Amino acid sequence: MVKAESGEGIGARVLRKEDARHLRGRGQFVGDIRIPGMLEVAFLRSPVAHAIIRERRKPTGFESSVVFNEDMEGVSPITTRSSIPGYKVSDYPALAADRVRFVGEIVAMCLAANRAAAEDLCELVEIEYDELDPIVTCAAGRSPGVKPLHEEWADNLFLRTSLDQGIDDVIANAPVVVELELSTARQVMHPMEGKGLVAWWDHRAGQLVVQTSTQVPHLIRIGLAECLGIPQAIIRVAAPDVGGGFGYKCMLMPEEVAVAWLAYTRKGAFRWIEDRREHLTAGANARQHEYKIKAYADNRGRFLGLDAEVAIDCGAYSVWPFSACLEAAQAGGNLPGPYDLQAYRCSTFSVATNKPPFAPYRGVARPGVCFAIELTIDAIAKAVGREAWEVRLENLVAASAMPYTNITKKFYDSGDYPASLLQVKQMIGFERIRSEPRRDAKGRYLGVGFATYTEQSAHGTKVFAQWGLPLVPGFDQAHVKLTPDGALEVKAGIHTIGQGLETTLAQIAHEQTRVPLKDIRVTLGDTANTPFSTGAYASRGIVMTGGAVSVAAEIVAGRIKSIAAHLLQVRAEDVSFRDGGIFAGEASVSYEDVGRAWYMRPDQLPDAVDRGGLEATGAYKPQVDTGVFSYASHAAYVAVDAETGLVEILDYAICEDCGTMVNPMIVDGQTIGGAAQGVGTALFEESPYDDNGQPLASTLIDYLLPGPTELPRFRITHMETPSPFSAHGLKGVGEGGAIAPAGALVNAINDALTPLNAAVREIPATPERILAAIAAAKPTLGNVA
Ligand code: MCN
Ligand code: SMO
Repeated sequence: MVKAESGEGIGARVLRKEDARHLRGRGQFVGDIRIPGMLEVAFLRSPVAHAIIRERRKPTGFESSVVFNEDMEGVSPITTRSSIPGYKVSDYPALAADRVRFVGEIVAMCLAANRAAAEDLCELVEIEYDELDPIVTCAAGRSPGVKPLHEEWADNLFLRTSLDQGIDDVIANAPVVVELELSTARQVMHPMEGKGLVAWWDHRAGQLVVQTSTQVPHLIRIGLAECLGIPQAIIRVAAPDVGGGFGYKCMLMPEEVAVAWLAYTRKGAFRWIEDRREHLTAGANARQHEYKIKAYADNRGRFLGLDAEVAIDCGAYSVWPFSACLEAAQAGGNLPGPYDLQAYRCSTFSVATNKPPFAPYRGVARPGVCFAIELTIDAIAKAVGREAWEVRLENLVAASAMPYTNITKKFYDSGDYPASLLQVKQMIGFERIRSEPRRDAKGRYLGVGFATYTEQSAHGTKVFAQWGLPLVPGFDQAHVKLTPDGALEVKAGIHTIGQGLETTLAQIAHEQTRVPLKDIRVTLGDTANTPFSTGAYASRGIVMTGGAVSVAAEIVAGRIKSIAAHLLQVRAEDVSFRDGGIFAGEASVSYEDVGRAWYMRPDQLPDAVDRGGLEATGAYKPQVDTGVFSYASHAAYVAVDAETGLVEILDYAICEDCGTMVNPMIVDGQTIGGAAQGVGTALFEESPYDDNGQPLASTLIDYLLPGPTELPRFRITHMETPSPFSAHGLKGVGEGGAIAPAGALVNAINDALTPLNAAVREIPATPERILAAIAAAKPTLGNVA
């Protein structure tokens, strides 16, 4: 394990700087911001899934307090282009124009002194709809002759892709063939704090100021400028404290365009805060995939080929800038997972449906593809009569093969995937479990399941360019400055959304400069005073911005040393950082001495001292544009009650490797938080729609989030294989925890159900689905149970 030499740098388990305010309730979220004269906004949303708007009327006397699409003259819809051939553009207006395409789409914006009054005003607005047939399933959306959701489209797909890496020979000759149909439910992301923003006109700066709960402030400025048709220079986007994002807050939202437009055109202050019902029914969704898989293997279970079709229920519009097709791109590219696969064919269908649009959500497609490939491995193991872990081991990319370019051109930079699997096998006590009875004292069936994945993190320029997206990340930047009193300021355009960058970026700055952590202040996410970053998504923060901080801090450290050397009258090479000061032998100066000398007494410095000053901007991207690959294995041990369908997670083991860890405590927290969301995906969370396109889960009574009583105590061990291709060997970890639980848990459930010959193929694996799987298996059962 990489040790922090000073106890505060890379590798140190220090407490999070941001927690001092959060634990005291002193955070500053959108809900805490008050601007004099500020009005609150409520949105009137469509109660129907698909309709032409025939007429709309404002209540008399409230003409200027109610806004319709036609009032927002000159504002462009949110439009996400992609250069991928065949991709279709959907115009997504902030306020619906002549049509609505999902329940929850905004049809009017109402303003009042407080939210309750604004909601009352919504009730007085009259909208007449001519309802159209909704498209509610992938099957319906793909059926021949279906009327496309966007009238000008030739069919109803945002995109269809196909990739064929030569599988025909395999199909003809493979001794073992396994076929599976799998599906994952539609999910809502549920950060603790919903979306929200305050926008106002700053008369002194001559700027539209937008304080929005976002992961990507610099992107939101670009997006707002495009939609509003105004220069970026008159927009300032800053993110206050953000209470979780998970991908939900990395896109430009219609509400942001609408509220920013209000502030810009009316030169006043306006706020909207999403409530939980809006989040559940109208906020962007994620995860809903359908898989048809044919896997080919030899008699030992060694993969010979994989033939897959993935359909994604993308909702009605493409989000900006990641589009409705990011999910398909990630699914097709990541389905082979950590396995050595030589023949692969995959088609993806990004289907438009009358549901809220699809956005990235922690793991982006990989929780789905991991579930799919991991169930496939277990099915192969069953077919060849071996233990699933053995078949995994047979197929995992070996450490000796690293770096390894896989069949979809992913460059696995480093690591030992088989070792992580063997580690969790040991942790979960596999041999003991197999030596014990398959049922516990209560008669419940016991099972153990595994899943291994790779987490592409900090993927950059080439990857996003390949996806044809309008916005391709390049270098991230950070600014580091020693202040006159010897403290350090770090500024970066990325944002911290709960994942801890305020602390870990400070640790990296400390690593280079040795300025005590308490004297390092990190400012993030404000276009007015931080350098450009595309933001916090794709588990890129620590690699990209961390790298940029490292570059800038190294430059500043060099200049600190040269000024200190002058003050100490030695050569710069003879100066070193130690114990919070700068030493040459036993003589020392403080950081404050250096700061004071440069800023306040330059008359005492010779011209030879580095003129660059005590601040620098660093720019960074790793040596590989395809990102650096973290990975992990998860093992779950479960008990399944065949009478009630209830699952209890008895034990859960994780062995993860994200390269050099900056803060192992934060890495643990990230892994636990992600895995908790993964348990939700596996067992609980689902946002179903009825045949009319009505959302059926509109409260947290209907939409089940796992709480402490449903979650196991995740036991985590780490491996630490530094990436050869990134600064300090860092790899990202923010999404990983969420990727594997569905695969590991459902494999464990199916292992438990083996004596009943039953297998679950849909998640969440609710009691109902488990009982249905058992019932479906009964006819072939005989009296095995
Ligand atoms: N870290 C570390 N050592 C490493 C890798 C990461 O100490 N080798 C730390 C980082 O310093 C950072 C955290 O772990 O504090 C996550 O870093 P990283 O993987 O770089 O991810 P990002 O900073 O880019 O954050 C975004 C990522 C994503 S994409 C989602 S989704 C997600 C996640 O982080 N959303 C989160 N974790 C979240 N955690 C919380 N609490 N809230 C969210 O919304
Ligand atoms: S879903 Mo994370 O914001 O890439």
